[in-house]
Amino acid sequence: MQKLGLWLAATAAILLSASVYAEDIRIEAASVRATAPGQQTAMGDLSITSKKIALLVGVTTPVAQSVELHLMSHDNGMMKMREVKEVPLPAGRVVNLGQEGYHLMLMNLKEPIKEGVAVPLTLMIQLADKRTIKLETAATVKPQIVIDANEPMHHHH
Ligand SMILES: [Cu+2]
Repeated sequence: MQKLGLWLAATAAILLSASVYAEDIRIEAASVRATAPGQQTAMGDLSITSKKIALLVGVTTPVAQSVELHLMSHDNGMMKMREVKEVPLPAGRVVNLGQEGYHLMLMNLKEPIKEGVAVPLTLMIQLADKRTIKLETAATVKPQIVIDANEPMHHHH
């Protein structure tokens, strides 16, 4: 526990300094859901605020083979999700992926996601001038979503 605390403090310090030079982009409240044994994917969420218009164009993590950006939609009363290539970040507005109908989908997990262990995420953000920058954050792990057969899988609504 002591070790984790120190590591989180160090990450916070890096983030703080990153937000100064990284084109005024702030990342907050990154989280990933814990997974059950054998589960191959995990959902994640976070908030991004960019002072200037930008795009979230990708995410990577060492714990999964890839991370997709997913958008939820209703289709004949069914919740569906599809992959999108980018999430728009309007200037100066807090964009919470979950609230906008998006989530991160960690694909082909290399290890189970456990509560109490932070998950490193690297965000790729394309700026208005087409440069792509990388920002690091550490996602906290939230309890896994219990899937009830009588309820939709996602509980955004
Ligand atoms: Cu998804």
